[in-house]
Amino acid sequence: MKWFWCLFFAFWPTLTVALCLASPGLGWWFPGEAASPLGQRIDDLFYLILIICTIAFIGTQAGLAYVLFRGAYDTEPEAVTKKAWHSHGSHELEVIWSVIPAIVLLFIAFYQMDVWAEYRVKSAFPRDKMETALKRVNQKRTTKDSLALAEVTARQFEWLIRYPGFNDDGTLKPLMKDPQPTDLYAVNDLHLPASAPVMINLRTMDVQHSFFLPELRIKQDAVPGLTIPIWLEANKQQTYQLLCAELCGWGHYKMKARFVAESDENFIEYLRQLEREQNEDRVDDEPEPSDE
Ligand SMILES: [Cu+2]
Repeated sequence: MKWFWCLFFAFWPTLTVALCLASPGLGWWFPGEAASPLGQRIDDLFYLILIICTIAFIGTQAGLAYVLFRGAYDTEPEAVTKKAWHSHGSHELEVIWSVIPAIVLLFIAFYQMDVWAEYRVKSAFPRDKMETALKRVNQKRTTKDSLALAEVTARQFEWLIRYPGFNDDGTLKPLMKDPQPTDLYAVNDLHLPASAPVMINLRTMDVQHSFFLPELRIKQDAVPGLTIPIWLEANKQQTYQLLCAELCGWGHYKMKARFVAESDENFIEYLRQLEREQNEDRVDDEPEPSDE
């Protein structure tokens, strides 16, 4: 019987590790390669932590299997009267398995700090590169104006996107905090230039939602009352999924949108198209000639 329990507890971790190893090939892993430089760094962190956890997991499970084997006596009738091997607490062991995890956790905490800063601390954002990207799309802004190219407002159950409109001279206006008459709107369709860090302001109109670009490894909660800046950089001109990662109500599943990373020219052309659609009054400029 002791062999049974020993093998039983050895089987599950073996199955877990085997499944994890097979998962990428079966498509049960990440939704493709990280599609942004920051996403790649987040993946690297994930794999580092996964390796540490795997070593700890295999180590503890092997320890468990060994103790079960070493501690149990056979339960055959002639051996059943023997007492199981029994040990009491060990001070040295307690210290070892407290100190080693503490060191590992501290290492992870310090090691990931600059990735976290780049992702979420405003002063570490790649500001210069963002300004260059804004110049490329010909946006006229002062240093005080927002770096964001769009405002994304989550609400039950869609993403409302607000872009700045155009000046009379054809340049793009900066995105203002409050809606402007010239602003351009879209729903569930976020367009931004690719291959450059760009910023959006995230808000929510009602409950808490979560802005999630799985391929870019970007996830940020939208919190009522806050405007949260997020920067992102898509490696390629491509269409990505935009999802809500917070169960926000009965229509949560409807918040599946798309994020189109495209060239600067296509981005401007897209805004021009929104402008044309919004200004369309469906009245012909030239009235039909009357018979009179
Ligand atoms: Cu939602």
